[in-house]
Amino acid sequence: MISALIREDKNVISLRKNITLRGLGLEKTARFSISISSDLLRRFDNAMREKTYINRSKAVRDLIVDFIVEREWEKSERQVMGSLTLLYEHEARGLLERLAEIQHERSSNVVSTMHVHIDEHNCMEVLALKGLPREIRELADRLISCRGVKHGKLVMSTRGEEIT
Ligand code: NI
Repeated sequence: MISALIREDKNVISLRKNITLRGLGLEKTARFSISISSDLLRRFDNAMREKTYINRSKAVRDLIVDFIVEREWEKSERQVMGSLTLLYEHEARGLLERLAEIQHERSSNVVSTMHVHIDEHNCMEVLALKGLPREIRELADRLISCRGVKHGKLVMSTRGEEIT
């Protein structure tokens, strides 16, 4: 478990990490600092408030946990689930064909797709994906990097078996 204590020092964020030693009830504390521009820190504080965080400790702690979970997800050898949202202009030359070609090639990883016609030009596609993390990540990267895709985001999830 990580809890972060942050001391405001102009643009230096100091963090204290508490590690509970199992069975002993002792806490080992490690400290580290992050130097970022004051502008970035101001924007972080604004974003944090918008997300209704009361202090930086919890906000930074959640970012750290999210980062660790993502890395563990990517290294896992288990079957996982993911959802990919793509936003694109359907008139982009060859884009629809390319997106369909990639999805057909990897049909074992694509469970379902939903297509939304947003307006005259823009479409949104949401893909439910399954497979090994590296397969899903690679498939998502290939689709997102197609010319004409304006935005793409993969949400990594699990099959839920280990979550109680
Ligand atoms: Ni459309």
